[in-house]
Amino acid sequence: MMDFPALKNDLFLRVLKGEKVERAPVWCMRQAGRYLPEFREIRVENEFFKVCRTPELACEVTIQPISRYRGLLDAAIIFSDILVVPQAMGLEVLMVPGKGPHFPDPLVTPSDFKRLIDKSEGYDPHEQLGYVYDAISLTRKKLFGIVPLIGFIGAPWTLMAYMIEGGGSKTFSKAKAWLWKYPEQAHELLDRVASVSIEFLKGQVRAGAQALQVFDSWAGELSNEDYLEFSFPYISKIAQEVSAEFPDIPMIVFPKGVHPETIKEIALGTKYTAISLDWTIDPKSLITELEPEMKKINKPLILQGNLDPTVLFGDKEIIQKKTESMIKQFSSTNHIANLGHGMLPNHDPEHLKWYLEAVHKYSQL
Ligand code: 1CP
Repeated sequence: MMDFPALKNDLFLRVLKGEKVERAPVWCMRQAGRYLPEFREIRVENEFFKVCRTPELACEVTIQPISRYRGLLDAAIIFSDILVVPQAMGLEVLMVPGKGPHFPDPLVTPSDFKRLIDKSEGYDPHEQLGYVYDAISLTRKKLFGIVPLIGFIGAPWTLMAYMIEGGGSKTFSKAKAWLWKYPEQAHELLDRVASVSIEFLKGQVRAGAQALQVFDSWAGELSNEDYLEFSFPYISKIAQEVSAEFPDIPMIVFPKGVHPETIKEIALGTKYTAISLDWTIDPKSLITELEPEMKKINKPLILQGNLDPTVLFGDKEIIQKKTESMIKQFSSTNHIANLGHGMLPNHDPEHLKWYLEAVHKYSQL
């Protein structure tokens, strides 16, 4: 392991150990991004994936929100994207301004597997991602231990959805059709993505990541039964294998849009340290049902979330009121305050500050 500056604020990591802490730590998904003028300024001269691939730039934008909200954020997340994994497996991904990610040649049928590159002699997809490792190591140094650094991946199902749809989608009908037309090959693809993801997360830890998050952004497109067949086994395997090598690195999973039943399955049946909830989940009723079950297996219930990000379009008063109410709902368990999904490009940075201040105020013991 490399030598990095000592950590000064370990609140986030202490909650993830199941400890009772003095207030809820807080960070936000997409906290480095387009709502920040200082980020947009960097993007004028630098294409999106160039920022990801240039450790100095990725480091700079990762630290931007930490500097702006001095003393208010309790974790940084490395600036990168979940789609760097499909890229490393041989697919081209472009970031189209104003539209989002675009794959010029998505997977259409399983015969397109010939365009995917797995580990082979002289090629290892995770080694293609060395620029992420370099960005993580540099950021750990430049953070001077102010807050811990989170590494991340996209869940295999979410990446499969992009690899087949070729970008975002309203119905995900192409990716979901694969599950029924080519179930065996769908499982093969999910497994191949999972294998690269496991190596990639381990590499991020070796480079200096102090916690990991798995984004299953399109989890909610699947029924509970289908989630248990097509996503659960792969996110589960990822946690199993990464935690076997790095038992002290906490892992968070964000299964966006799933039924509370699915969340229970994940909490009780996987090695994830914590689960991130979207805003549609009622924390209080989930905790009431899940806490006794977790006690039986002797595992602390640790939850992250889940203010609706659109609340940040409201004024200071409404942000304080909704944050206080969110904090109260989690008060009986270990809680990391976050949004129910990411910051939006048209959010006002000042409003995020009101949210962070409200978390500090209302979650004090
Ligand atoms: O022009 C730009 O600058 C592009 C905007 C942008 C940014 C800032 C994209 C394109 N990605 C990112 C960074 C990013 N993406 C981070 C790092 C920083 C941070 O969180 O502070 C992370 C963790 C992600 C992860 C990511 N990428 C997810 C999972 C989280 C989520 O929001 O659900 C997903 C689904 C993506 C794909 C993606 N990349 C970019 C966009 C606009 C999207 C979503 C497109 C869609 O809705 O389909």
